This record gives sequence, C-alpha cells and structure tokens, in this order.
Amino acid sequence: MNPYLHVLPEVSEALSTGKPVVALESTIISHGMPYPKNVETALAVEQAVRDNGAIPATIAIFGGKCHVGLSREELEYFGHAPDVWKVSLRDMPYVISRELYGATTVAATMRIASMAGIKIFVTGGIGGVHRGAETSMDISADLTEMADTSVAVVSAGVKSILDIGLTLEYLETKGIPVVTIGQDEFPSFYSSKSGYKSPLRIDETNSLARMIHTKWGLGLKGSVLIANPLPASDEIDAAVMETHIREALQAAAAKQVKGKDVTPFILQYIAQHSKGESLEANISLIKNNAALGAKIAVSMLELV
Ligand code: PSU
Ligand code: MN
Repeated sequence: MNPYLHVLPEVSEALSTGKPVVALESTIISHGMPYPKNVETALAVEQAVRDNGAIPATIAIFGGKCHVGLSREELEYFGHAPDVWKVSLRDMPYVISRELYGATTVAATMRIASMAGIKIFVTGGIGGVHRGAETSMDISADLTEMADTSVAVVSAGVKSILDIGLTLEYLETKGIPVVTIGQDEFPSFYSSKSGYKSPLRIDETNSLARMIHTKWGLGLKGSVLIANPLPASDEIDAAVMETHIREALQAAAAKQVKGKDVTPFILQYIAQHSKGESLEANISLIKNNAALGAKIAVSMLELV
C-alpha cells in the first residue's frame, strides 16, 4: 500500500472482498458549486452510488495523504473551507508535502483511485481542450491522465465552455474510446446535443462493462470516456447557454484569468448568471451519472 494513501475502512473492506466501488471527485464540491448545495449534492451522489449497489469513495487530499473515502465531517469541511487548493496532477507533490487541503480534479482523482485499485470514477464534466487553445495551449491534464491511467470515467459529456470538437480529436489521438449511452450524438453536459456524433454508442451497461474489460484485457492502458446524457427534463436550451458561456469567456479575458483559475472562474460565472438553473441541471446529471457508474462497477465485477 502506498504510504501516501489513506483508505476509509468501508472502502478498503469493499476492495479487499471484491465489492464494487465508485470513485468521486472533490473539486466539484470545493470549486464547482456553492455551499451548502455542494455538500448536499456530494451526499446525494454518494447515496445514488449506494442505491445502485456500489460503495462510494469520494477522494480528497489533507494531512499529507490522499484520502479515499471521506467522512461526513470531512465532506462538510471541503464544502465551505476557504483555503482548499484545486489539485490537478502537477499540484499533488506540493499540496501533499505541505499537508494542505486539496480538492482533486478528474486527473488527480483518477490517479488516486488507480493507486487504491478502483476502476470506475464518476464526475459531472471533464476538463478538455479550451476554446482558443490553438493560441493559449490550454488543454486540461484530465485528457493526458485519461491516456495514462486505467480508470473508466462516467461524465455527462463535455461542457461547451470547451471546444468539443478539438477535445474529441485529442481523445482520439490519445487512444481513448468515447462511448455515449443510448444515443448517437455526443452530449454537452447541460444539453443532450452538441452537434458532434459520438465516436461510439452502447445502450446496455453490461456491453459497456465488457468493452472496458476488453480494453484492459488487451493490455491497452488508459481510460474509457463514458458520456451519459442528462435527463431530458433538466436540459438547458443550448442557445441560452451559449450566451452565458460567451459572456463568461469575455469576463475571464477582461480579468486576465489564467491557468488553473480559468475553469472554476467560467463555471462560477455561468452558475451566477443562469439564476440557479445550471446548478439544478448539474446536480441532476451528476446523480444520474452516479447511478450509471455504480451499475457499471457491478457489471464489471460479474465479468471477472
Ligand atoms: N468541468 C465541469 N465541471 C467541473 C470541472 C470541469 O464541467 O467541475 C472541474 C473538474 O474537477 C475537472 C477540472 O477535472 O474542473 C478541470 O480543470 P482544468 O480545466 O483546470 O484542468
Ligand atoms: Mn487549463
């Protein structure tokens, strides 16, 4: 066991006895949603994993360790503490060695999940290639991590704050299968549509589990990106969203927001300017993803 890992007893028991476990990220709690909705959502997401037959393991960093599974008090702390770092892969050595509090992104959560032996990870939306990346070079470490680490990622697609077309191209370059559940079009988080055809479509959870199992059985390392369209009743009109996104991008440029601050700034701007509608959609889709992730984790274990 890696000395920098601390696994909650319920999670380590599940892993050692072959029960399904689903990893969850903490950046969405600390930097993606306002308090107290973030904590309520984190708890509801954990419950959705349990209701579908798996054990949740929310991942975060504190006290010099990567924690796999958080207590209610710890979740609560990450929900409102002002001093929590947003930790992607490159921030891990600093935040861990200085014993700071760190909420983990998709990239860091995947890596820690993999260290603990967890194969399925649920999030809302992944980071990707940003609009304008041809000059800014802003490409999320989530994508390179998906090339390196063998943990499947359940998402609601890619948010259109990013360049969805370039993100799909990048995933292709890195050999990462992208599978949409139940429809031909790749979804864009707030909408079931994106204007891009999904590279792959699978409708049944057990077929999906078999494909993931086959990828790793072939010795192909890396992730499978699963796109789960949000429930139709929670969709936000794409044209309305585009207006918010353009304004958010302009505001970010005017304030010279750079680097790791770009994604949280845009997400927060959109949440504030869409009068809570985006927050409700966000909560709904992540619960929906948690249910699917748990079902995939259960199916994966039936294959081995
Ligand atoms: N996109 C979303 N919601 C999120 C994030 C991205 O729609 O909460 C968060 C995730 O934690 C993701 C991170 O891993 O932002 C990506 O940040 P960056 O673009 O700086 O790599
Ligand atoms: Mn970036």
